[in-house]
Amino acid sequence: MHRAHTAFSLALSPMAHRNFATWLLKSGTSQKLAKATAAAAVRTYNSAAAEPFANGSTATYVEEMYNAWLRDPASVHTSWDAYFRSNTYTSPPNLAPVQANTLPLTAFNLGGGAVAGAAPDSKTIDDHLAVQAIIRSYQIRGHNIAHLDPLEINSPELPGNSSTKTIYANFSFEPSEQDMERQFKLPSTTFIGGDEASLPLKEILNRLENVYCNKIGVEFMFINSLEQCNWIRKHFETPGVLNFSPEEKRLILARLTRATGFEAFLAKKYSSEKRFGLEGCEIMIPALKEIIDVSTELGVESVIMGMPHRGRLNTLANVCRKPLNQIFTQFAGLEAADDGSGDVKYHLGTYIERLNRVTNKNIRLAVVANPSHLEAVDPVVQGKTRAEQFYRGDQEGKKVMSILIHGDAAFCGQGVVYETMHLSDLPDYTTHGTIHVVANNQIGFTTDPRFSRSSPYCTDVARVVNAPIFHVNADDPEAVMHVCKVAAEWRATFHKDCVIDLVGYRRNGHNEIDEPMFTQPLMYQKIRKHKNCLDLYADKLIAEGTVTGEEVKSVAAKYENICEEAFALAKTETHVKYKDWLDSPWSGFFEGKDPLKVAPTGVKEETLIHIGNRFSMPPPNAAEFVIHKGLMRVLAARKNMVDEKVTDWALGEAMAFGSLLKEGIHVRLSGQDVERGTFSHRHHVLHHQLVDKATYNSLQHMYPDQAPYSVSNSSLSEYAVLGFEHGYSMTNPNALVLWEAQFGDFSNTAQSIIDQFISSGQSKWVRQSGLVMLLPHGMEGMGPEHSSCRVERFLQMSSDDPDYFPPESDEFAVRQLHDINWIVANCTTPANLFHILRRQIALPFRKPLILCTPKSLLRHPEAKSPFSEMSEGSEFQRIIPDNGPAGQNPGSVKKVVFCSGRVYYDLTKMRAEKQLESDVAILRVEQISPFPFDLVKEQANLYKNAELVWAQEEHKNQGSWTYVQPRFLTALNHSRDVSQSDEPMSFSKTTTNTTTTTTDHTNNESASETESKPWLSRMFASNKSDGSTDGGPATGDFNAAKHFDLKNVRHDFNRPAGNAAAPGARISKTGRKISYTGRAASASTATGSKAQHIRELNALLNDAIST
Ligand SMILES: Cc1ncc(C[n+]2csc(CCOP(=O)(O)OP(=O)(O)O)c2C)c(N)n1
Ligand SMILES: [Mg+2]
Repeated sequence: MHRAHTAFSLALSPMAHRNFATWLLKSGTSQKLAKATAAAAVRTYNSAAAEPFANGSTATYVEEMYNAWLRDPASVHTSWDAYFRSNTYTSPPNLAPVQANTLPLTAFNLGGGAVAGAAPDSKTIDDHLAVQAIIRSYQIRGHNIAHLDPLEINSPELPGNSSTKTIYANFSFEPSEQDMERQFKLPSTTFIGGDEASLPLKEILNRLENVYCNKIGVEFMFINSLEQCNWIRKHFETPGVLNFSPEEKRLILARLTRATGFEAFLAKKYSSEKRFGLEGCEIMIPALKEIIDVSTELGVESVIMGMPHRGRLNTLANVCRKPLNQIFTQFAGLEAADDGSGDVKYHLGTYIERLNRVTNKNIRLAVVANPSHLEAVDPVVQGKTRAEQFYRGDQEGKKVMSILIHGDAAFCGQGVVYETMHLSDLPDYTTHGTIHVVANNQIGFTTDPRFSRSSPYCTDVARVVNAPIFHVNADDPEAVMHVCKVAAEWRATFHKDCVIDLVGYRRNGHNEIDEPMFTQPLMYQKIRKHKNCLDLYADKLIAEGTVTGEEVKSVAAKYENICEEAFALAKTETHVKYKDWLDSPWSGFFEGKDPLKVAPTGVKEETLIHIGNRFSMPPPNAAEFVIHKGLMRVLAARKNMVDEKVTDWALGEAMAFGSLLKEGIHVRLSGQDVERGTFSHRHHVLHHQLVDKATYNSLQHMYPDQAPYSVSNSSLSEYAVLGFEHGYSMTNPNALVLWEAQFGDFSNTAQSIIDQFISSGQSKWVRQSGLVMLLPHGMEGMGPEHSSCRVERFLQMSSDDPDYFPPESDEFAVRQLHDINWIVANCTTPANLFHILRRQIALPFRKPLILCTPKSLLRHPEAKSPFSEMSEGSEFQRIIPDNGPAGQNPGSVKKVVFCSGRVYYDLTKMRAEKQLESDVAILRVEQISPFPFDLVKEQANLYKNAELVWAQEEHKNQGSWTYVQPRFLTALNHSRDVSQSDEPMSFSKTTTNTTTTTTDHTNNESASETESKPWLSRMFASNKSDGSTDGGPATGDFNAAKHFDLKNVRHDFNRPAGNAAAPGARISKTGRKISYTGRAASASTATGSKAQHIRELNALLNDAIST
């Protein structure tokens, strides 16, 4: 096993070294002793191991002395006696109570000249200190030489290629036979004695060797809590902890048989299919089952798991007990019977409720669907777990827990692991302990650990949160089961993370088709000769008489039969159903709902007044609760607004939250500094100026029977926190979950979550989410950073077809929302913010909302809304029309400026300065995606004679332009000429509004017939030179050679999209077009200096407004 860049050296301080020297450093080469001292050795790369002996965590040694001195001052060396008498030493507050079995040193016949009952001589004391040092060294460093690697591959960087040799080189000593027989008093920091207070040295070394240097390597002495360290010592050191009953052994064997049999069965039936098998680490399946069994026994009812590709199918089959036929069907390449583009089989999630046969308790198991992006699922699982704990009122995580499974390379390589770990103890993000299982096959694709990490172990990241790490040889099933049991008990006791490092190997290549000998020839020569874990364990159990060879065979045959039956059943299936693979079913949410009916979002005025008043009130005990004077002014200003029945941004947001809370909708807002708000506008949490941690959150006190409101400043991570909130939002549709970026541009560090989960979760995994991303956005002369949330990137991922005008009907808006993957909006009024947030819940389905939010508008005097725009009868406005002189007399308007976001206020100001209110209309596109084709058409028709422009402050290659341009054209012309080979944006079946024919798009002709054909086949099949079409080959039968005829390929396929002015542009029926005004294209998001910004802004405003 690779424990990278290891070099052993003596770790003891000079003082400790002297203690060793006086007694231990004698000649000889006893294997046992050499190993014992190995535990005192340390790798220079291990920070904990490099601690000076009497410092930090080694202080327990001094405590031991102190305890002894308290009981009997004469029992310690005179120098210690003098030291303790001087009162310089203070015992730590968490000093462990002295163990029941500890006795004063004087009680022992210590040999070496000491007489029982008499004060021991200094040699005796030194000898005892040396033994204590050895015990401690085993505890700290035993894992360095434990037999963790089933392949026994030593790191080539170890001098002499063997840790033992290295140790021999550094220490040549051996106590005499007589010394080995001497009794030594055991300190309170070891449990190896069981009921014994002292043991002969020989036995001490034996036991330590077994506990710390055998098949388990425990890394825990870096943990700051003495209580936790003692707990771990007890669970590994107590004699007999590794004894298993015959029944337990048979259960392990049966589980291992299934895990191994499953992979073998797949290998037999689908030999050329990738499945990312678990061979070499099959023990992971019994390991997970053991964790679940013990946790269930301890009260857990629901386990949420996140895992990568490796062993995923096996986990679904043998841990979750997902019906085998459903798994086998995934190999058949069948069409889906339901919505969703689907995903490869080793990414799909699942959710199962079943009886745990071992504990006889019901349990829910979910495996969260995960993308290929390794570890990206970690925070999602944590968010989902937290949400489930929240909805169950499980405040301590006793009922719901998460298990995260990792690959060794990914665990140390992916930064999101660290980011997720750092959520583990935060009050609003903790899941009260996660068990991490690393399927450590000592390789990542084709890369050896020595080239993929700089830390000794792949698990070192866990040390940052004081998580104990249990390394274990995956070829020793009983050692693995013990470690799993301890991990589950640890989690139930301390509610903190821990890690199980299952050190195995990978029997095949990265997948079953890969050739591993290309890159790891020596490792694979060893693997080829290595017996699998099941055979090794079966041999052991047969040899010790626990099972017979016949029994072993019959268990295997029985499981193979089960597989065969399921295989036969799978063959009868004609379709796969993605709904079978949902990880977060929302039972009852969709049933009985009209999928196109949106509940009203306006609320009674009295509700607005009530919320407004509460939100502007200091705490009820205001006299005692000292609020900052500046905040008193903020509250007073809020109160004024309520009295005047207007709202600013913060109040509008609070109205949305408050009214949803009133309706029983849980609201959770999370992100960096969200409590106050980055721009100091929100102030949801008021802080007592004189009392630490005394806070008041008025939104939690709106109504006595309201839903809970949670607002929490997060750790400074976008990737993990956004993933977490996405996971949270998956759990319950009746909650408004919002994540706010500090500035919109920071969201790109969470790009994997955006790309792999938020934009595509529904089409891949039939999973909906109503998550809101609040992204501060606006070019305000603050330089290239902090300006843009890169709205163009979100828009590029929107799945509405630029060339398709959906059929107009009363349900136009909701149908569009239903069909799209997410909503992108940039609101300019608090009222619209209020409505769009409430609409997230009013919709009969859930869609993520990407909301550009303002900065300067938070305090802009015009960016206010009257209550009337939020009260009953009002609703979200996808486009805000011009209600001024231009709007009242549209026929004489010369120019219509369409825009989105805060630039609207600059445009109106410029228009007023130029006194063009009657000549220029300014329209705000508030919902950018799905594009409001119907309203754009309506407004354009209203201003029949006007020139149309799109004005944006973002650069031309950024902002909304590239998204809106082709859609404007479709809306304006309400028709288009289109070649038959044009394709819809998305091939997901959720995009039911696609069309591919030459017909006018105003009719609602479904493309159901052509939709199911591969787009390439349609493209080539439809364009024969003689003008005929052959309809294309049947799905799945596409023959590129037959159809790939260059003569038939349309050469203008990559033409500039939809710009009527550009050469090759589409011919429109009406000929109306829209042109661009704004900044030129740029590589950067904003201009660097304020002066340049103002110059550019003025130019664009002039350009936009001039007629
Ligand atoms: C973020 C990310 N980068 C790269 C990959 C490509 N990739 C897939 S598996 C793999 C190796 C993973 O090694 P390890 O974590 O040890 O898991 P193993 O396959 O060995 O079980 C890589 C690099 C990926 N899936 N995700
Ligand atoms: Mg690996």
